[in-house]
Amino acid sequence: MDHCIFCKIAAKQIPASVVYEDDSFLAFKDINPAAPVHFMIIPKQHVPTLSACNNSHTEMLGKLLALVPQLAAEQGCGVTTDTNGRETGGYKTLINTGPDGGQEVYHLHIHVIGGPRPWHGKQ
Ligand code: DGP
Repeated sequence: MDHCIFCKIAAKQIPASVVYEDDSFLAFKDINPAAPVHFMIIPKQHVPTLSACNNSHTEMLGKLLALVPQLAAEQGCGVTTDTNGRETGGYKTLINTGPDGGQEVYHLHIHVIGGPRPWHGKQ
């Protein structure tokens, strides 16, 4: 898509702080982070919004979601167990969808937001 900013990031036409890339997906830090860790995962293929998805997108959506725990751990906000056996760490995932969902960029993306609290902004 010619005018899609996330397509341009995926095509390396504009810079971003990339934290992961494979043939189908790119993950990069949000330009306006809401927490110590805040990155987004996108499919490289242009899909405008979650509400445009159907059964033909299930494999892509599954892979997108499955990347979340791997990349969250790599970025330092994975869920782990401390020495007392308590769970620690963690993150929120967010897919803003449509105008009332607060979607600003119409290229499907999942936010991963984590790190030590308190946070501000999107959550
Ligand atoms: P939303 O569509 O509401 O889920 O938010 C889109 C997010 O994308 C927003 O938190 C800011 C981020 N963003 C917008 N433009 C750019 C950009 O050019 N580079 C990066 N890294 N992030 C961007």
